Amino acid sequence: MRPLHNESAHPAAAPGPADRTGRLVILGVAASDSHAVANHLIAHALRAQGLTVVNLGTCTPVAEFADACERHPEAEAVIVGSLNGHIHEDLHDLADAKRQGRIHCPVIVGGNLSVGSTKDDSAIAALYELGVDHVLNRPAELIPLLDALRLDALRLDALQVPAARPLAAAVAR
Ligand code: B12
Repeated sequence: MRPLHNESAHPAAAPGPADRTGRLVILGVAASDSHAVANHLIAHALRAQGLTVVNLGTCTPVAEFADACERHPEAEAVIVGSLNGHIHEDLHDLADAKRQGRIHCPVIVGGNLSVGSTKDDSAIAALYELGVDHVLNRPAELIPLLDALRLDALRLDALQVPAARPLAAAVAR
Protein backbone atom coordinates (compact mmCIF):
# COMPACT_ATOMS: atom_id res chain seq x y z
CA MET A 1 0.00 0.00 0.00
CA ARG A 2 1.37 3.41 -0.91
CA PRO A 3 1.82 6.06 1.83
CA LEU A 4 -1.16 8.40 1.92
CA HIS A 5 -0.85 11.15 4.41
CA ASN A 6 0.82 12.20 7.62
CA GLU A 7 -0.97 9.98 10.13
CA SER A 8 0.37 11.92 13.10
CA ALA A 9 -1.04 15.31 12.02
CA HIS A 10 -4.61 14.94 13.32
CA PRO A 11 -5.32 11.70 15.10
CA ALA A 12 -9.12 11.34 14.84
CA ALA A 13 -11.57 8.75 16.12
CA ALA A 14 -11.94 5.89 13.65
CA PRO A 15 -15.18 6.21 11.64
CA GLY A 16 -17.90 3.57 12.02
CA PRO A 17 -20.51 2.24 9.55
CA ALA A 18 -22.92 5.12 10.23
CA ASP A 19 -20.23 7.65 9.28
CA ARG A 20 -19.87 6.02 5.87
CA THR A 21 -23.51 6.45 4.80
CA GLY A 22 -23.70 7.85 1.27
CA ARG A 23 -20.18 6.80 0.33
CA LEU A 24 -20.01 4.58 -2.75
CA VAL A 25 -17.43 2.24 -4.27
CA ILE A 26 -17.44 0.21 -7.46
CA LEU A 27 -16.39 -3.43 -7.10
CA GLY A 28 -15.79 -6.20 -9.60
CA VAL A 29 -13.62 -9.09 -10.71
CA ALA A 30 -11.23 -8.67 -13.64
CA ALA A 31 -12.30 -9.36 -17.22
CA SER A 32 -11.09 -12.94 -17.70
CA ASP A 33 -11.87 -14.06 -14.17
CA SER A 34 -14.91 -16.03 -13.04
CA HIS A 35 -13.97 -16.55 -9.36
CA ALA A 36 -17.01 -15.24 -7.49
CA VAL A 37 -16.65 -16.16 -3.83
CA ALA A 38 -14.24 -13.46 -2.58
CA ASN A 39 -16.15 -10.85 -4.60
CA HIS A 40 -19.40 -11.65 -2.78
CA LEU A 41 -17.70 -11.76 0.61
CA ILE A 42 -15.98 -8.41 0.00
CA ALA A 43 -19.23 -6.76 -1.17
CA HIS A 44 -20.97 -8.05 1.95
CA ALA A 45 -18.16 -6.88 4.26
CA LEU A 46 -18.01 -3.39 2.73
CA ARG A 47 -21.80 -2.98 2.96
CA ALA A 48 -21.67 -4.08 6.60
CA GLN A 49 -19.22 -1.21 7.12
CA GLY A 50 -21.75 1.30 5.78
CA LEU A 51 -20.59 1.71 2.18
CA THR A 52 -22.82 1.52 -0.87
CA VAL A 53 -21.30 -1.09 -3.19
CA VAL A 54 -22.02 -1.19 -6.90
CA ASN A 55 -20.96 -4.77 -7.53
CA LEU A 56 -20.31 -5.51 -11.19
CA GLY A 57 -19.45 -9.14 -10.34
CA THR A 58 -17.15 -11.46 -12.26
CA CYS A 59 -15.66 -11.03 -15.76
CA THR A 60 -15.78 -7.23 -15.75
CA PRO A 61 -13.70 -5.48 -18.43
CA VAL A 62 -12.13 -2.07 -17.80
CA ALA A 63 -14.75 -0.48 -20.11
CA GLU A 64 -17.52 -1.63 -17.74
CA PHE A 65 -15.71 -0.24 -14.70
CA ALA A 66 -15.40 3.03 -16.66
CA ASP A 67 -19.11 3.04 -17.57
CA ALA A 68 -19.96 2.53 -13.89
CA CYS A 69 -17.68 5.44 -12.93
CA GLU A 70 -19.55 7.66 -15.38
CA ARG A 71 -22.90 6.56 -13.92
CA HIS A 72 -21.57 7.17 -10.40
CA PRO A 73 -19.31 10.24 -10.44
CA GLU A 74 -19.40 10.20 -6.62
CA ALA A 75 -17.56 6.83 -6.56
CA GLU A 76 -14.59 6.94 -4.20
CA ALA A 77 -12.74 3.95 -5.63
CA VAL A 78 -12.81 1.15 -8.14
CA ILE A 79 -11.93 -2.14 -6.45
CA VAL A 80 -10.83 -4.98 -8.72
CA GLY A 81 -10.31 -8.56 -7.60
CA SER A 82 -8.41 -11.18 -9.56
CA LEU A 83 -7.69 -14.81 -8.73
CA ASN A 84 -6.72 -16.54 -11.96
CA GLY A 85 -3.37 -14.75 -12.35
CA HIS A 86 -4.26 -12.75 -15.48
CA ILE A 87 -4.84 -9.32 -13.97
CA HIS A 88 -2.08 -7.71 -16.05
CA GLU A 89 -3.71 -8.65 -19.35
CA ASP A 90 -7.13 -7.78 -17.98
CA LEU A 91 -6.06 -4.23 -17.02
CA HIS A 92 -4.04 -3.44 -20.16
CA ASP A 93 -6.43 -0.60 -21.09
CA LEU A 94 -6.74 0.88 -17.58
CA ALA A 95 -4.24 3.70 -18.17
CA ASP A 96 -6.19 4.83 -21.27
CA ALA A 97 -9.47 4.84 -19.33
CA LYS A 98 -7.85 6.97 -16.63
CA ARG A 99 -6.21 9.32 -19.14
CA GLN A 100 -9.59 9.87 -20.82
CA GLY A 101 -11.11 10.68 -17.41
CA ARG A 102 -13.49 7.73 -17.70
CA ILE A 103 -12.08 6.34 -14.45
CA HIS A 104 -11.65 9.31 -12.16
CA CYS A 105 -11.07 7.68 -8.78
CA PRO A 106 -8.31 5.52 -7.27
CA VAL A 107 -8.10 1.94 -8.49
CA ILE A 108 -7.44 -0.70 -5.84
CA VAL A 109 -6.49 -4.27 -6.75
CA GLY A 110 -6.24 -7.43 -4.67
CA GLY A 111 -6.33 -11.21 -4.85
CA ASN A 112 -4.00 -13.73 -6.44
CA LEU A 113 -2.13 -11.40 -8.73
CA SER A 114 0.11 -13.59 -10.83
CA VAL A 115 0.34 -17.12 -12.08
CA GLY A 116 2.13 -19.69 -9.91
CA SER A 117 2.72 -20.23 -6.23
CA THR A 118 5.80 -18.02 -5.85
CA LYS A 119 5.04 -14.30 -6.04
CA ASP A 120 7.59 -11.60 -6.72
CA ASP A 121 7.47 -7.83 -6.48
CA SER A 122 7.75 -7.31 -10.24
CA ALA A 123 4.11 -8.41 -10.67
CA ILE A 124 3.05 -5.67 -8.25
CA ALA A 125 5.32 -3.05 -9.88
CA ALA A 126 3.79 -3.92 -13.26
CA LEU A 127 0.32 -3.21 -11.86
CA TYR A 128 1.36 0.28 -10.75
CA GLU A 129 2.73 0.84 -14.26
CA LEU A 130 -0.68 -0.09 -15.68
CA GLY A 131 -2.33 2.67 -13.63
CA VAL A 132 -3.33 0.81 -10.48
CA ASP A 133 -3.09 3.09 -7.43
CA HIS A 134 -3.07 0.60 -4.56
CA VAL A 135 -2.38 -3.12 -4.33
CA LEU A 136 -3.65 -4.86 -1.19
CA ASN A 137 -3.12 -8.35 0.19
CA ARG A 138 -6.17 -8.74 2.38
CA PRO A 139 -9.79 -7.57 2.18
CA ALA A 140 -9.45 -6.31 5.76
CA GLU A 141 -7.10 -3.61 4.44
CA LEU A 142 -9.85 -2.11 2.27
CA ILE A 143 -11.78 -0.10 4.86
CA PRO A 144 -8.69 1.57 6.39
CA LEU A 145 -7.47 2.48 2.91
CA LEU A 146 -10.87 3.80 1.78
CA ASP A 147 -11.20 5.88 4.94
CA ALA A 148 -7.70 7.29 4.48
CA LEU A 149 -8.39 8.14 0.83
CA ARG A 150 -11.61 9.86 1.86
CA LEU A 151 -9.79 11.91 4.47
CA ASP A 152 -7.18 12.95 1.92
CA ALA A 153 -9.89 13.96 -0.59
CA LEU A 154 -11.67 16.06 2.05
CA ARG A 155 -8.40 17.78 3.00
CA LEU A 156 -7.68 18.61 -0.65
CA ASP A 157 -11.20 20.04 -1.05
CA ALA A 158 -10.68 22.20 2.03
CA LEU A 159 -7.41 23.56 0.60
CA GLN A 160 -8.98 24.67 -2.67
CA VAL A 161 -8.90 28.45 -3.19
CA PRO A 162 -12.29 29.96 -4.17
CA ALA A 163 -12.58 30.90 -7.86
CA ALA A 164 -11.24 34.40 -8.58
CA ARG A 165 -13.77 37.16 -9.40
CA PRO A 166 -13.74 38.30 -13.06
CA LEU A 167 -11.36 41.27 -13.48
CA ALA A 168 -14.06 43.71 -14.77
CA ALA A 169 -16.28 43.07 -11.75
CA ALA A 170 -13.34 43.51 -9.42
CA VAL A 171 -12.34 46.87 -10.99
CA ALA A 172 -15.94 48.20 -10.94
CA ARG A 173 -16.05 48.11 -7.12
C1 B12 B 1 -13.41 -22.35 -6.59
C2 B12 B 1 -12.30 -22.18 -7.59
C3 B12 B 1 -12.63 -22.13 -8.94
C4 B12 B 1 -14.07 -22.18 -9.44
C5 B12 B 1 -14.70 -20.78 -9.28
C6 B12 B 1 -16.19 -20.87 -9.06
C7 B12 B 1 -16.77 -19.51 -8.81
N1 B12 B 1 -17.78 -19.18 -9.55
O1 B12 B 1 -16.29 -18.78 -7.96
C8 B12 B 1 -13.84 -22.61 -10.92
C9 B12 B 1 -13.90 -24.12 -11.00
C10 B12 B 1 -14.80 -22.02 -11.93
C11 B12 B 1 -12.41 -22.17 -11.16
C12 B12 B 1 -11.88 -21.96 -12.40
C13 B12 B 1 -10.55 -21.66 -12.63
N2 B12 B 1 -9.58 -21.58 -11.71
CO1 B12 B 1 -9.92 -21.60 -9.82
N3 B12 B 1 -9.97 -21.87 -7.99
C14 B12 B 1 -10.95 -22.07 -7.15
C15 B12 B 1 -10.41 -22.28 -5.73
C16 B12 B 1 -10.47 -23.78 -5.43
C17 B12 B 1 -11.09 -21.53 -4.62
C18 B12 B 1 -11.28 -20.03 -4.87
C19 B12 B 1 -12.17 -19.45 -3.79
O2 B12 B 1 -13.34 -19.20 -4.02
N4 B12 B 1 -11.61 -19.24 -2.59
C20 B12 B 1 -12.34 -18.64 -1.46
C21 B12 B 1 -12.11 -17.12 -1.44
C22 B12 B 1 -12.79 -16.48 -0.25
O3 B12 B 1 -10.72 -16.93 -1.28
P1 B12 B 1 -9.80 -16.43 -2.46
O4 B12 B 1 -10.52 -16.51 -3.76
O5 B12 B 1 -8.50 -17.13 -2.33
O6 B12 B 1 -9.60 -14.89 -2.12
C23 B12 B 1 -8.85 -14.49 -0.99
C24 B12 B 1 -7.68 -13.59 -1.36
O7 B12 B 1 -7.16 -13.85 -2.66
C25 B12 B 1 -8.21 -12.20 -1.21
N5 B12 B 1 -8.88 -11.53 -2.32
C26 B12 B 1 -9.59 -12.03 -3.34
N6 B12 B 1 -10.09 -11.06 -4.10
C27 B12 B 1 -9.67 -9.88 -3.57
C28 B12 B 1 -9.91 -8.56 -3.95
C29 B12 B 1 -9.36 -7.53 -3.18
C30 B12 B 1 -9.59 -6.11 -3.59
C31 B12 B 1 -8.56 -7.83 -2.05
C32 B12 B 1 -7.97 -6.74 -1.26
C33 B12 B 1 -8.33 -9.16 -1.68
C34 B12 B 1 -8.88 -10.16 -2.43
O8 B12 B 1 -9.20 -12.31 -0.22
C35 B12 B 1 -9.76 -13.62 -0.14
C36 B12 B 1 -9.83 -14.03 1.30
O9 B12 B 1 -8.57 -14.09 1.86
C37 B12 B 1 -8.92 -21.76 -5.88
C38 B12 B 1 -7.89 -22.55 -5.05
C39 B12 B 1 -7.95 -22.20 -3.60
N7 B12 B 1 -8.06 -23.21 -2.77
O10 B12 B 1 -7.90 -21.01 -3.26
C40 B12 B 1 -8.66 -21.96 -7.36
C41 B12 B 1 -7.70 -21.03 -8.08
C42 B12 B 1 -7.96 -19.58 -7.69
N8 B12 B 1 -8.08 -21.23 -9.49
C43 B12 B 1 -7.07 -21.24 -10.27
C44 B12 B 1 -7.14 -21.45 -11.67
C45 B12 B 1 -5.83 -21.54 -12.41
C46 B12 B 1 -8.36 -21.57 -12.32
C47 B12 B 1 -8.56 -21.81 -13.81
C48 B12 B 1 -7.63 -21.02 -14.75
C49 B12 B 1 -8.46 -23.32 -14.03
C50 B12 B 1 -8.56 -23.74 -15.47
N9 B12 B 1 -7.44 -24.17 -16.02
O11 B12 B 1 -9.62 -23.66 -16.06
C51 B12 B 1 -10.02 -21.41 -14.00
C52 B12 B 1 -10.12 -19.92 -14.33
C53 B12 B 1 -11.51 -19.52 -14.59
C54 B12 B 1 -11.57 -18.03 -14.88
N10 B12 B 1 -11.97 -17.69 -16.08
O12 B12 B 1 -11.24 -17.25 -14.03
C55 B12 B 1 -5.76 -21.03 -9.53
C56 B12 B 1 -5.16 -19.65 -9.74
C57 B12 B 1 -3.65 -19.82 -9.88
C58 B12 B 1 -2.84 -18.57 -9.90
N11 B12 B 1 -3.35 -17.37 -9.86
O13 B12 B 1 -1.66 -18.74 -9.92
C59 B12 B 1 -6.16 -21.40 -8.08
C60 B12 B 1 -5.36 -20.67 -6.99
C61 B12 B 1 -5.97 -22.93 -7.94
C62 B12 B 1 -4.53 -23.34 -8.04
N12 B12 B 1 -3.85 -23.53 -6.91
O14 B12 B 1 -4.00 -23.48 -9.10
N13 B12 B 1 -11.75 -22.01 -10.00
